[in-house]
Amino acid sequence: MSTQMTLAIVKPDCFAEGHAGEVVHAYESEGLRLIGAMVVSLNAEHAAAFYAEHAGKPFFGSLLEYMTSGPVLVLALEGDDAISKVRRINGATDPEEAEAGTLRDRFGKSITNNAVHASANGDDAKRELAFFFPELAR
Ligand code: 3AN
Repeated sequence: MSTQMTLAIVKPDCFAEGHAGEVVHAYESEGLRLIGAMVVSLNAEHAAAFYAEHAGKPFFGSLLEYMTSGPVLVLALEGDDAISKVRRINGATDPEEAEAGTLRDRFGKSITNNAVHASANGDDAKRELAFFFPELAR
């Protein structure tokens, strides 16, 4: 096991519906520490830069529209195997396939409106942390 940092986002509808505290609790109760948090309203340029790897995919437009539809809570988390742990707590990308009890099972509505984001791997975590929390990038 290694100590890692990762980035998670409580997406606009999940945040607007008041689930931010439950999301943070889900991470903290699995031993992850919160080392950064901020509420941000992404504009189209920011959202496109953050999701650059998906540019050109059929769902890119709806992803940007969704992610700019309201404020999000961006979280930096640290802990043992934080990257895979947060992804396990979030559940499968498509809420219909998400394991029972995961955040996407509890709060996700569709593959686009899927409640939460988490960095996919070490390289993504580094890039995404630098994007929102440059002071944590190392
Ligand atoms: P994850 O967030 O589980 O790592 P990614 O990185 O493959 O998933 O996709 C990023 C975001 O793009 C997803 N959270 C979801 O909102 C959206 N997305 C991914 N695949 C699709 C798809 N096939 N149709 C619609 N939206 C998608």
